[in-house]
Amino acid sequence: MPESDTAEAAAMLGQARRVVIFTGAGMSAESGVPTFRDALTGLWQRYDAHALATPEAFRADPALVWGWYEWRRCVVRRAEPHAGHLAVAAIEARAPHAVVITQNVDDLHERAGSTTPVHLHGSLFAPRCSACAQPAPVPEGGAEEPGEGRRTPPPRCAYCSAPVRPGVVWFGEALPQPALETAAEEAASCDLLLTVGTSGLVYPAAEIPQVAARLGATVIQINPQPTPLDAVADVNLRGPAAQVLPALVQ
Ligand code: BJW
Ligand code: ZN
Repeated sequence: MPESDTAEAAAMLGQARRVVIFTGAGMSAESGVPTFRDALTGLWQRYDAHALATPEAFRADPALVWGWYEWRRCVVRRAEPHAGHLAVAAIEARAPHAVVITQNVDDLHERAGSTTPVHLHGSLFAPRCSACAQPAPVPEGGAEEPGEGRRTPPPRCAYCSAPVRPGVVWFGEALPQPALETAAEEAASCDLLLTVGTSGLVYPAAEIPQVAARLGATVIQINPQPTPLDAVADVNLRGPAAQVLPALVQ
């Protein structure tokens, strides 16, 4: 990655008044949270998305799906935010207006000090009833760690006793309307969008950087690999989030 690109990106960021930081699974990779589509380590290399991340999968085998998300929550609880998460919080604090819009279901932005990141794909820490949608308690991370392949029957809703489901957005489900609206408005009104660690393959989230670019914002991408968003980015910084982001706020 040429140093001049980093310097150019840092200068653009320093001048921007309205900033969107749009993040995907690569943002958390260096904290030890696996991505979905990376060639060797992505979750979808080892697990079948249709059998785990769809409403049909939950109806067919709630214990398989709940157990898998218990394991995922446990991985995130053990993870810590890295220097890139801290740099994102610093950008947010420094810019006149900035917002983090994340596809991630972890809480690493919050733990690094970002204020109210917008979660487009929900959260591992917001289970709700599968029938009446009432929020349900997050199960304690007990002494016994949920193993990777362990089936666990979901708890029952305190109001209607239907199974509690993970509070994430599965394939074929609508994104939370307030989050999507905020993201679309911020993308349409920002003057700089920083996209970090996303393959840009999952819609409608992948439209967010495209909307910003179409309406004239500068787009800076941080990703070690090429993505379809290369085409809309003004600057492509090909490196890992934990290294590149801190260099932008030095
Ligand atoms: C690093 C790094 C480092 C590595 N530093 N970088 C238009 C066209 C085609 C299909 C569709 C379309 N519109 C809708 C669809 C269908 C579908 C979809 O998009 N499918 C495509 C995959 C083909 N979309 C949906 O179903 C969505 N819903 C919907 O459209 O509903 C319509 C509707 C309306 C009204 C009523 C009812 C329905 C919902 C999508 C939900 C996505 N859910 C998941 C799972 C969440 C729960 C969970 O965690 O289990 O969300 S899938 C998964 O992908 C997860 C992620 O948020 C999402 C995006 O992935 P992300 O973050 O980009 O990660 P990766 O792994 O793909 O990429 C990681 C990147 O990081 C890579 O580029 C690496 O190089 C990079 N990286 N290390 C920086 N250190
Ligand atoms: Zn209920």
